[in-house]
Amino acid sequence: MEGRRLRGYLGLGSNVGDRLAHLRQARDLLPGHGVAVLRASAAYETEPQGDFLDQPDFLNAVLEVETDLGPEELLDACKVVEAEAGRMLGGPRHGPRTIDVDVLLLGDLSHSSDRLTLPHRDILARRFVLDPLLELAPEVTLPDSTRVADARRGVGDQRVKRLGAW
Ligand code: PH2
Ligand code: MG
Ligand code: MG
Repeated sequence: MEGRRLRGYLGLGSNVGDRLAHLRQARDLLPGHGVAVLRASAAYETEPQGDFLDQPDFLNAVLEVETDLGPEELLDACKVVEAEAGRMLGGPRHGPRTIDVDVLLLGDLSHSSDRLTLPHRDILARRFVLDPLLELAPEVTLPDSTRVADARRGVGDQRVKRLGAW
């Protein structure tokens, strides 16, 4: 199903192998799957968050995209791109990954299924998402009108280093 054309934000992450190459591969593969890439944040080197802290630092970035795909189709496209960029399935939840492509926001949609929750539930709690997202969209709000920038002060203790364009 194709819906109206919407702008969205995707989170990229890698902490295995040539991390920057994986981010670039994902960025470059998305347009072949119906996802136009409008802008990219800088890459950030970030300390692991979540259930699995003893793993290498990640490189993270956020892409601003535009697509006619609906939310589940956009997730499918992200999964295909992950596979094409060399992601192996399996491993622990929150564990090391060659490439992770997460749907953060798609227009003003709220969506909930067993595969996908929009907005992504980690946006407000993770500096590795907030910093690159706010770099692209300082005034962005969630569908319930929460200002994303207001969450920034709560995550200052999470280590991130802005590396620049990629
Ligand atoms: N992704 C996770 C778990 N923890 N930590 C950082 N810094 N960056 C990530 O992309 C990340 C994480 C699960 O997808
Ligand atoms: Mg993720
Ligand atoms: Mg993911």
